[in-house]
Amino acid sequence: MSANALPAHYDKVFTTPLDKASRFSFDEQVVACFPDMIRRSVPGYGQVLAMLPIFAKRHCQFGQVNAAGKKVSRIYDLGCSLGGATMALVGEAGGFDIDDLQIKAVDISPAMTTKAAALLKENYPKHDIDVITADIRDIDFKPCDMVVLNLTLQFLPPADRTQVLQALYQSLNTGGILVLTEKTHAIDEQDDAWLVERYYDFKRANGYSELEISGKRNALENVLVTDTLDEHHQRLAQVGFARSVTWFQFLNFASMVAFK
Ligand code: GEK
Repeated sequence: MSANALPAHYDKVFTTPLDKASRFSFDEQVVACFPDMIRRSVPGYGQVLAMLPIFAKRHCQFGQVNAAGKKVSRIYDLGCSLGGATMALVGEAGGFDIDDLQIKAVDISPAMTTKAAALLKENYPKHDIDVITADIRDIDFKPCDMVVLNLTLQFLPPADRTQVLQALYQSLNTGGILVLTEKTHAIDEQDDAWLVERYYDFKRANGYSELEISGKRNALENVLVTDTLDEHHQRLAQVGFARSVTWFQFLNFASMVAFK
């Protein structure tokens, strides 16, 4: 099928050769096809989202108070894109009441937050959800019960990652959790090569061409910088988390939960 014949929401970003210097960015073109892109590019994306309300149910302690004086649990969805994690949290699976959670959904891309705000308002008009356009490195985090960093930390320069995690550790209440999902790399070169190759097979199986796979790989170079799982757990320990566990892994993608 030619790219032109595909539906409008289908990810066609890398169907034509790009200037070698083009860097991946979360612009209007990416926003338009984002749900399709992330579903076809991130192994286990749906499974990770589905577990968020289950984790929230266990760890939200209603330690914050909303504007109406009701006890709520504040949750940060950082690098929220179109609000997939937020929607999973407030959706029916969680079983929360409409005013139980206060969600702060943050993204640096105005194209993302504009669309996220519209989608969230349309689907969850009565929930306490604030969509904020900001760099997560600049936020003064308020006390919270849960933080979701779903595929976001990997886009920060490595030197800035500890400082953000430190701020999040400070803002979490005791008993709270940070869910950190990342693309990772393996220490062993052969293991890593196998995981990466099977990841490209996963993308091929989801309809991406060789041109799209190599185009996106080039565009993400130095934009998405991966750590190993060990580096993640060490950094989490370094900022104060007494315990962290890898609860999900699918090829070179993994999700961890850190406990305060
Ligand atoms: C999901 N969590 O659907 N501050 C705020 N946002 C940032 C920053 C920053 N410094 N850097 C990048 N972003 C989502 C998916 S996507 C993952 C997250 C992906 C934002 C960026 O604009 C983008 O929307 C998001 O992080 C990463 O569960 O596309 O691979």
